[in-house]
Amino acid sequence: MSPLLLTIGNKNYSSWSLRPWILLKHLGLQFEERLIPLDTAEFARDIATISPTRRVPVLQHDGLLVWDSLAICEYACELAGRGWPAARDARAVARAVCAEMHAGFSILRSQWPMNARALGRRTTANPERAADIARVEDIWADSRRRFGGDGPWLFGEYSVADAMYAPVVLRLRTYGAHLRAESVEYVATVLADAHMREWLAAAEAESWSIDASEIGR
Ligand SMILES: N[C@@H](CCC(=O)N[C@@H](CS)C(=O)NCC(=O)O)C(=O)O
Repeated sequence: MSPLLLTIGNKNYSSWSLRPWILLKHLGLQFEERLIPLDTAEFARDIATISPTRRVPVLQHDGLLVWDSLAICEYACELAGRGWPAARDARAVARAVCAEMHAGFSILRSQWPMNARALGRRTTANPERAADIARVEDIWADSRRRFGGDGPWLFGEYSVADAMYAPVVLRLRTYGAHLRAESVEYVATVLADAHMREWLAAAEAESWSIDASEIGR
């Protein structure tokens, strides 16, 4: 297969980049990675030459450009021949929860930006954010109960849904969300994952800091 090139932002801050990156790893697809630090002159200059939206992540493969995290995940599944649940009903629900994450949870995302290496951050309570978190927990519980089977992931085996919810796990960890026991178990699974550990170690080693994403005390 011709080489895949995934362009991403900082591992500490780029939540959208984490999704396809971790999925490609789980699917065992080899790819080259190019990191362009967000919020820098270098980013503004370089991303303009790659992406029509001037955003990351972007996948380049065989003359094709894919410029959206969920679309990259879909493309990766087609290349690998797996990545979505095998059963039609599970696959339909997985697609729905991925679409919901892709288009929603704006309060949670804006109030608790991904800051992968930060721990122990605290912010004031907010009912809209609490509702977003409750919905995430409902999605996890429902997916696990109905489709988790014997596997540790949302739909049993690792799928696009786990990749799409990986950044939110880091947000919940950073800001110390109080979660239900079954959510705590899923969060532990995500954080123990070798590919997530690799991402977190790289985020830890980055020197860039973005004030707007350094929220909480
Ligand atoms: N819908 C896009 C959103 C991508 C996105 O917003 N990426 C952020 C980084 S996490 C970005 O590139 N921001 C750069 C900017 O706004 O200048 C996707 O899913 O890939």
